[in-house]
Amino acid sequence: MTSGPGRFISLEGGEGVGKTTQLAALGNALRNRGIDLLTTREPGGSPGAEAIRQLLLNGDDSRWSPRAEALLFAAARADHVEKTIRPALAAGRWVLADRFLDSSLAYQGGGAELGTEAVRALHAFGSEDFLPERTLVLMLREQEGIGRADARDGGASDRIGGRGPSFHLSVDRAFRQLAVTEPARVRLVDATGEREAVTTRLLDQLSDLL
Ligand code: Z5A
Repeated sequence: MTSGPGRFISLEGGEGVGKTTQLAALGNALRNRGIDLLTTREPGGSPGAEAIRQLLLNGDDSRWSPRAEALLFAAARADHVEKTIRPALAAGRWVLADRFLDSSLAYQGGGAELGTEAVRALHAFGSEDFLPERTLVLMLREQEGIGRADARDGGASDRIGGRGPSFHLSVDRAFRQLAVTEPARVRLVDATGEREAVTTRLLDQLSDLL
C-alpha cells in the first residue's frame, strides 16, 4: 500500500450517469495501483448521515422546503466529513466519494434555485469549507442518464431524481458552470460508451495525482 498524504476525490453527475458503477471500477483501478482507498457516498457515509439520507430521499417531493432540504444535506455532510472522511485522510488513506458538495451546489443551488452562495455558506459552517482535491463530473445527455436509471429501476425514482426535466436541466447547467468556475478541481468527463472506456477517462483526469 502507498503511504503518504491521503487524497479526497469525488464523483459527480446527474441521475443514472454511472457514478455507482464507476465508484467500484475506479476504486478497483486505484487499489490495483497500491492505493489504500475508502469508497463512500452521499447523502450518507456515516451512521448519522445514513439516517438523514432516509429523510431526504423518501416521501413526497413536498416533504421538505428547498431551504430545509439544503440544511439536511449540509448536516449529513458535516457528519460524514467529521466521522468518516477526515479520519481516513488523517490515516493516509485515499477517499473516493459518490457525490459531495458539488451535488448540493448543482441540485439545491441550481435545480432548486437557492443559488451557490447560500449552499457554500452552509458548507462553510457545517464542514469548514472542506473540499475534494479533484471532482470528476460524469456527463451524459439527460435522457441517456434517465434511460439508464429507468432500465435499472423500472422507472422508479427517489424524491429528488423524480423531479421534472427543467429541474434536471438546471442541475446539468450548474455542473457545467462549476467546471468553468473551478477548472483545477472540477473536470467534466464523457460518460458515454463502454464502462471500461469511462474508467480510463476518469483515471486520465487523476494522472497528476497518481
Ligand atoms: N442529492 C442532492 O440533491 N444534493 C446533494 O447534496 C446530494 C445528493 C449529495 C441521491 O441519489 C439523490 O440525492 C440524487 C441527487 C440528490 N437524486 N437524483 N438525481 P443516489 O446517490 O442514491 O442516486 P443517484 O446519484 O441519482 O445515482 P443513481 O441513479 O444510482 O445512478 P448512478 O450511480 O449515477 O448510475 P449507476 O447505478 O452506476 O448506473 C445506472 C445504470 O446504468 C445501471 O444499470 C448500470 O449498470 C448502467 N450503466 C453504468 N455505466 C454504463 C455504461 N457505460 N453503459 C451502459 N450502461 C451503464
